[in-house]
Amino acid sequence: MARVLQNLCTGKMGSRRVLYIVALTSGFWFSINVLLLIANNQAAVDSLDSLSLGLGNSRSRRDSHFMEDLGIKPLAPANKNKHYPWQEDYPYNGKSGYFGTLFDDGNKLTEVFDVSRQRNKNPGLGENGEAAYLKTEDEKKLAEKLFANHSFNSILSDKISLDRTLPDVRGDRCKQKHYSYEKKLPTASIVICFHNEALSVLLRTVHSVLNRTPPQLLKDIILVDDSSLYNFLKKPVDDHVKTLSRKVKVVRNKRRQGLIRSRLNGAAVARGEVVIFLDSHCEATPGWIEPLLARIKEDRSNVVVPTIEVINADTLQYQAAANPDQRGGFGWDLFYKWKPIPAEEQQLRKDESDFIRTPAMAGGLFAIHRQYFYDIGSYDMEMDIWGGENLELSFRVWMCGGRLEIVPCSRVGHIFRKYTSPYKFPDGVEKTLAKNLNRLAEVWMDEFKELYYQKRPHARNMYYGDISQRIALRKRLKCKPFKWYLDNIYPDSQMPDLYPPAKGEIRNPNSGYCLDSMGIKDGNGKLGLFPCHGQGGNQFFIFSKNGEIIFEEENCLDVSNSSPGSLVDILKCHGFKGNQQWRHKKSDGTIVHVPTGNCIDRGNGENNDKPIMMPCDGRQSQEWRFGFYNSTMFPDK
Ligand SMILES: [Mn+2]
Repeated sequence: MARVLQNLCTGKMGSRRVLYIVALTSGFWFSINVLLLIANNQAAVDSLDSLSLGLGNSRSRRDSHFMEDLGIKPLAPANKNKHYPWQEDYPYNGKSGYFGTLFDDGNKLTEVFDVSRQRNKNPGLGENGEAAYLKTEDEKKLAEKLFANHSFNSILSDKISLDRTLPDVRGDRCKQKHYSYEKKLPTASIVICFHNEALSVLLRTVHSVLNRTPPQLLKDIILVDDSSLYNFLKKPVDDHVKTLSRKVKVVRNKRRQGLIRSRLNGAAVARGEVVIFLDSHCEATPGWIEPLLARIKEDRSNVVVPTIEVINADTLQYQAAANPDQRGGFGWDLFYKWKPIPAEEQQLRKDESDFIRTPAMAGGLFAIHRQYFYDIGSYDMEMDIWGGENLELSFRVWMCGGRLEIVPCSRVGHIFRKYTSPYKFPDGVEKTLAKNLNRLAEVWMDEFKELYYQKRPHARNMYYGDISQRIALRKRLKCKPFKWYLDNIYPDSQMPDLYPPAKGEIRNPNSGYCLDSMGIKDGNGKLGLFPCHGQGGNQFFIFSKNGEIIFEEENCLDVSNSSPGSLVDILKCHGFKGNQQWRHKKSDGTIVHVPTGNCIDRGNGENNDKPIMMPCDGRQSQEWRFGFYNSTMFPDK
């Protein structure tokens, strides 16, 4: 474990490798949820790095992606008389403060708004989003020492101008489209929650918004300090934002509230028609806000997510993505993951600038009509700190009549932390995550919550509090069943059979060892063995009706070699039986590979971290027991 962490810290390996390493700690699966979460972030790095444009030149104008044919209608228009929970107004006086020089510069507001060049008093390192490096050995040593505080290079960030310039990374089509947006767009409030954030990174987030948001569209920026411990995040922040604009307000939580309640505190102060939530380590690029607001103006039940790009944690380089060909989904552990856009969905798009319907969002950055946000129940206030709230809102938006979309023309950079989150979960990660995810499953997932509990068996009996208000909300909004969501919005969910012949761990009773995927997927390694830990995760398999042994919905055990001693591959399920077909006999516990007739054998000696294929001979190392059997398909004998 120490070795693993050390490797992660040195950061010399690719993020894909990090995923392996994290997955290899299968036995510690339960206790390193945070690392897994970060690995998911790294997966986002991967997917964004390797994006390529997979679009045909389909010019057909099919309106079905507006979902009229699915019977989704927006909620009633916002009640104009409803009193928004906002605070005292700070009218923009047009003279002093951040925007004072703007109009004097004669900027044409029809052009893409970006005053970073004019505001940039200390241009230098990292300009135009380029990679930057520390110069002296002392600086580098200090940076290394402090890296763990934030899990990105905060010392380097301190040396880069808060107003650094960024490239205009939108595609050509998006640049053209910019001039087609209506002049009168809804105003926006930007809500940025932070907890122990690096000061320069936080302020650069604010500066990038001020520098690249047309003033008439920016109502306010609300900074929510979730009870940070550092003094430099108190008065220095207050003093600094006073020099910027009266539009920037700071709200401070007296006690640690977590992301969810912090965002609600921020939204309560916001006065814009639209609320845009940003993480506290972002940079907005030219033209970022108009496409979000325009889409919400079309229909206030559109909830939109910008294309999130990578700001490198070591060099702070802005790493622009190609056109996105991924959207958001999740596995049955209820962790967000990137998924390819299904072909049918791609065909609905007019060109690469058209929005992408997405079943789920990562959660850090999105824009929502403020009144709509409250109308559909804002957030589940009983969820603690962080985790699960992104899917909760995603499910709720889709099931209760809204839409969730990625807007390719809006590009916002985000520092993906390198190996671990510096945040503390006061009640511990497992308890917090289980509570949040159980609430998510219990309120929204109907009978499919079983898939989640199968995946995280330890969560089944954990405390999740009172959900009656959220159930009542679901009734009041007349939300559709989760089955509808799976069928219509997330048909690529690779939903496993709810009632397969057998499932759970696959244990060799004599040794107490279980088959363990080691987190390996799709041809990147061999099936492993690990002491049974009873936590699901990498030791959770499904024996399907077709005789496949499935790991994580889409990966199958596969053997292509009939010689004794061969190892077992983990490959994408192809559904054609063949090398992926197995037979399990409950009487003797054998798992027979149908094409070769060999049995899975625990083996012994040098290969005992990996099971091998051997001729079946009834020895104890060939006896395997699934965690659960479906008694009609495997009657007890
Ligand atoms: Mn973040």
